[in-house]
Amino acid sequence: MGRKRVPAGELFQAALDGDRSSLARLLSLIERGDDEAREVGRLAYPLSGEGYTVGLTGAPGAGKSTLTSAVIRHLRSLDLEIAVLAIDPSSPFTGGAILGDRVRMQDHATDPGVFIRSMATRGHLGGLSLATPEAVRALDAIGRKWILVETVGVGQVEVEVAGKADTTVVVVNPGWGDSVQANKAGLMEIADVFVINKADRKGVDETKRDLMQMLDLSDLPHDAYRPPIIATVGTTGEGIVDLWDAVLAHRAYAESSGVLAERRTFRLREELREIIAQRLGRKARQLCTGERWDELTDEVVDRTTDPWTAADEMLAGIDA
Ligand SMILES: Nc1nc2c(ncn2[C@@H]2O[C@H](COP(=O)(O)OP(=O)(O)O)[C@@H](O)[C@H]2O)c(=O)[nH]1
Ligand SMILES: [Mg+2]
Repeated sequence: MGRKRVPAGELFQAALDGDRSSLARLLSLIERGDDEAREVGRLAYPLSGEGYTVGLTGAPGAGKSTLTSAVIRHLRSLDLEIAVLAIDPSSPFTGGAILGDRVRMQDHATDPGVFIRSMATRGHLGGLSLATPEAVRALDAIGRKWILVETVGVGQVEVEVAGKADTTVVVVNPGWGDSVQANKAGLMEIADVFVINKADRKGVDETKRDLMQMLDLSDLPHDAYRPPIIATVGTTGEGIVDLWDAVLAHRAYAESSGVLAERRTFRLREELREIIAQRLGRKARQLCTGERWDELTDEVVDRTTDPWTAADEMLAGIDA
C-alpha cells in the first residue's frame, strides 16, 4: 500500500496517545488477523476490562445505524466518549451496508469524542468472531468506556456474533411478527432490550404484543429481569433517551446479579477455544502437504490403505 510499515507496538503506543489514524491502522491489523494482530492483542489485553459493549442488531434496514447515530448524539450530550464498530458479516464483498453506515454516521465524523470504524469480514466468519472482541479490546484499552457494536443479525452465525455484547439491543420494525426472514428464536435469546424502531409507522402495538407473547412463551428465566420493549423513531430521535435508560437499567442488573461476570467468562472461554481451534486448523493444513502426504493420498485412492490408517500416520506423535 506504499505506506511505511510501522511496528504494531509503535502503532499501539501512538493510538494510546490519542492518534486516531494510528488507531485506525491498528484496527486494520486486527481485521487482517495475522501475527501482528496477535501482538496487538497481547498489548491491549492487560489494559482492557473497563469498557462496556452495547450491541445493536437486527435485519438490514431496521434502522440500526440511524439509531446508533442518535445514541451517539445522546451520549455526546452527556459528554461521554465513545467508539462504534459497525460490522456486516452478510455482505463482505459489496460493502454496501457499510457505505450506508458511513453516510448515516457522518455527522460525528469530525468529533474527537467519537471513533467510528466499519469492519468487513472478507467472507470469513471465523475471522470475525475473533476480530470483533479483539477490536473491542483495543478500543477499550485506549480508554473508550462505551463501545457500540452494530451487527446485522439475520442468520444463526450472525446472531451468535451479535450476542457477544455486554448488553444486546435487538432492533425490529412494526410488522416484524409477519417477517419470515428474521431468526426470531435466536434474537429472542440474545435480546436484553427490544426496540421497535420506525414507530412512526403503523403496527407498533401489534408488534409489541407479539414480542410480549414470545417473551411469555420463551423459557428464559424472567424472575429477575425481563427485556423491556422500547418504541423509537431513529430519524427524529424519539425514544432514544428511553432506549439508553433501558441499556443502563440492564447494565445495572447485569452487574449486580453477576450475569455480566458470567457472560464475560463464557465469552472469554469461547474465544480461547476459537483461538486454539484456528491454530490447530492451521497446523492441520501445514501437515497435509509434502511428499508423504501425496503418497498417502494415492494409497488411499488405490485402496492399499484406508483413510483412518493414513490419518494415524500423518498424526504420528500428535495425540489427536
Ligand atoms: N420512517 C422511518 N425510517 C427510518 C427510521 N429509522 C431509520 N429509518 C430509515 O431506514 C433506512 C435504513 O436505516 P439504517 O439505519 O441504514 O438501517 P440498518 O441497515 O439497520 O443500519 C434509512 O433510510 C433510514 O433513514 C424511523 O424510525 N422511521
Ligand atoms: Mg447499518
